[in-house]
Amino acid sequence: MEARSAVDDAALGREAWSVLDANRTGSATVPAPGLYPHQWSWDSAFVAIGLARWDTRRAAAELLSLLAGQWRTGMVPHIVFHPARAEAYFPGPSVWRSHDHPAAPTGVLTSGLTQPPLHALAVRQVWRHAADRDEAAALVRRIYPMLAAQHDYLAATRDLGGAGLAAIVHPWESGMDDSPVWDEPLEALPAVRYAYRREELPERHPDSHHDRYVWLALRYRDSGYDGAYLRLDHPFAIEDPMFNGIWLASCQALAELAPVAGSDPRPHEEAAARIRTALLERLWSDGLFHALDLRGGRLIPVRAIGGFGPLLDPGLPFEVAMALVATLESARFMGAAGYPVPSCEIRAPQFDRSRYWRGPSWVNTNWLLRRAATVHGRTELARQLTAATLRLVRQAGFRECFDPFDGSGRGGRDFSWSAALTLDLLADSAES
Ligand code: 2M8
Repeated sequence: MEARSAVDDAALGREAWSVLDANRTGSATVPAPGLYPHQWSWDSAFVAIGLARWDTRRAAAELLSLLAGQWRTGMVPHIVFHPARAEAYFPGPSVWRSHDHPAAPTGVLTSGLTQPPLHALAVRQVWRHAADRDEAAALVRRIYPMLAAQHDYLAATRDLGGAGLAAIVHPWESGMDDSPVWDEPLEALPAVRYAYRREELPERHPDSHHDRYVWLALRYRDSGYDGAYLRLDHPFAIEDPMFNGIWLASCQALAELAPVAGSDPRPHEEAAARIRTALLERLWSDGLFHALDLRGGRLIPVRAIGGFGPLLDPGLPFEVAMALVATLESARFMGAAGYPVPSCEIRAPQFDRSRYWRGPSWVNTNWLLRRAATVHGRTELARQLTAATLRLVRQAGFRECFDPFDGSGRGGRDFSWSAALTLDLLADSAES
């Protein structure tokens, strides 16, 4: 592996800051230079989480820049485009055509899909850590209505199964696009060939897969990004445990923020309870949460990292939380990986140590699981996740993801969430 000489904590922190500075364009941070030249939704939430302890204003600017792209429906888009680089990434604004949609913001170009709603959790991190309490309270008052609208959108438009969970309508919405969880529902879609250019990377899925992504996105766009179309016709609708686990955790964060904004926390507490019940009734099976394919009418059997998402909920029943931890620590996931946490069960036939979301370990999911372990009092597991993640970036740099066996870096370099969350993990390991 491409080992670097040992980097001490202070040097690692400085390197993380220089990656974040280099990837900053105006008030937003792009995920990686070249590869992802725009602002991505959950990437920015992770960046804000990493900044929260150190720079309240910059964390706030990051989130507000993303929320400038929020649609009047409440939908927070998965990409806010950088106008000067409009077509530097496919699919760009000319594919999404947000400017033609009456609910899209004017003067900002965005995609038409969303991503895991991590933003309230990010704002709560900023709120909890901010030194200037008045400034933080002003931020919460400003941003709370936007977050509430985001959650209302999910409840009103994305509860396609009618049981209180939000459905994703495209693999891009999961943030774990290439995960084998989507293989079967994608294979049921027509194989139309499109002409486009995208950067070839060995980590990426083949064009045959990507064509289906494009087909799905165009179908949704051509419906006018219509909610009724999603309910009745759209061929891809999945209740994903990571998306919903994050939503639940963000409902709990909103409940904490609501009084600061002069609002009632109860609707958010009730929403969290509803999501918890639906997760347990619909997605829990055999020691892990599974994605539910609403169109195929069944749980997708693949065991993947997303199945641990509901562990973010401190209110998860004890026996469920402990069963999840057992699965996480077993040879299916951490137990057989040198560098946790593989994004897919190691024993699964679809496991691939080097392809995006089909096996590699990621800093963002390690951070989420470290947090989940903490809220369930599993401090040794949390410490292990922190140490292993810091070892990865120390050895291989702030790569997009990492080989779970030898820790070598994969995908993009100077990746923003890897750098930002390192700042948070460093602070945490210094405290423990
Ligand atoms: C990856 O997703 C984009 C599409 O949104 C892509 O594959 O081009 C994912 O890893 C996603 O989680 C991430 O937000 C995005 C930017 O880092 O890249």
